[in-house]
Amino acid sequence: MIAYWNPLHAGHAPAHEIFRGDKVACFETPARADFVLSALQGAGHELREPDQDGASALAQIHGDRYLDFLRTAWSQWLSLDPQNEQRQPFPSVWPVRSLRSDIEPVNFVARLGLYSMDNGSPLAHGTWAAAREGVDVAASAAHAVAQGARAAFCVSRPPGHHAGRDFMGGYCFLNNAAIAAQTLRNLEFERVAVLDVDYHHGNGTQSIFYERSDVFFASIHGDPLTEYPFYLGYADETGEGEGAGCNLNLPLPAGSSVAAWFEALEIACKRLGKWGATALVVSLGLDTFEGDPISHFALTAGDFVRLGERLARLGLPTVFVLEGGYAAAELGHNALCVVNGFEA
Ligand code: Q9C
Ligand code: ZN
Repeated sequence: MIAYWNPLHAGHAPAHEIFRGDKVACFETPARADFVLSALQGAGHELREPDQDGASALAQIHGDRYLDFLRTAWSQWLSLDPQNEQRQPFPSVWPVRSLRSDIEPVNFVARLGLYSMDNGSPLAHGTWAAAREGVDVAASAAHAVAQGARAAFCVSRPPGHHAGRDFMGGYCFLNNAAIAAQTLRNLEFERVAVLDVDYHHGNGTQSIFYERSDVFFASIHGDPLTEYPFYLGYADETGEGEGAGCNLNLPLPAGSSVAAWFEALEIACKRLGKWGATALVVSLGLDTFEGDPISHFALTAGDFVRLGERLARLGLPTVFVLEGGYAAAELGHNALCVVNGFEA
């Protein structure tokens, strides 16, 4: 399988995140992508640098104000205090119900809150460059399948599926899967499905396409009553307006069995087929793995082979986009298992 990789990913390397009130080492690390790259390369897959500019899809998926903020966020942070190079900004105030989100405060931390859903998406010096390069990775993979490749794999970070039109969240800044889907739409594909198998609901992707009838979003994830992102991902969210009926959430309780997970996968696959998808984007989170440190499903490497096999049976041109997966040392092998199953 062709694998597009992000040569700038390691510039996004924040040191800490907030976890239950403590400052802990980030779970979402550069090593994650390095493990996936070496596993794919070791198995003989072709690695390519991005060869397309995703600028037009980027402007269709994200808002200008948010993009302007993100592009300049690190320099704004430094301009507050040169010592901030050694510090990470965290939001501390958010425009929830009754507060105005149409105003951009001058205060940097207030604007960071305006453009964030949580305090769990730490920014670093190279965040914009890495995330922006990820857009080109996603666009390149979509172009490759439009030109006839059976599938393409995006090895990029930061991940994207929690990022909405105008906000970051859950380690995500720009929505790579949405960029891939939009790029496929801009090429020859009329009906694009996004299947999100990350442990966490892809709230950003869902919200971006919620009122559209040309992109179907389906997600299998930990029940948001107990699992991040908590405020979206319920079964009664089925799409709105033009998009009515084009959204499928299959939440499963934390601790659900592998059998239950594959039953949900079967439901999602049947539905995408029935809907008439002509291309597929897989938001491939591998945090459903039994050894994941922050998630509570129990898939094994063998189950990832089975996932790849089932996806291949859809018979669609497919773009894989790496999302979560925090058992870093096993991440490369698990990603390779999906690819092997797909190509079996
Ligand atoms: N700090 C993705 O998998 N926080 N994002 C959980 C650990 C949010 C995960 C608690 C997890 C977001 C792309
Ligand atoms: Zn996740």
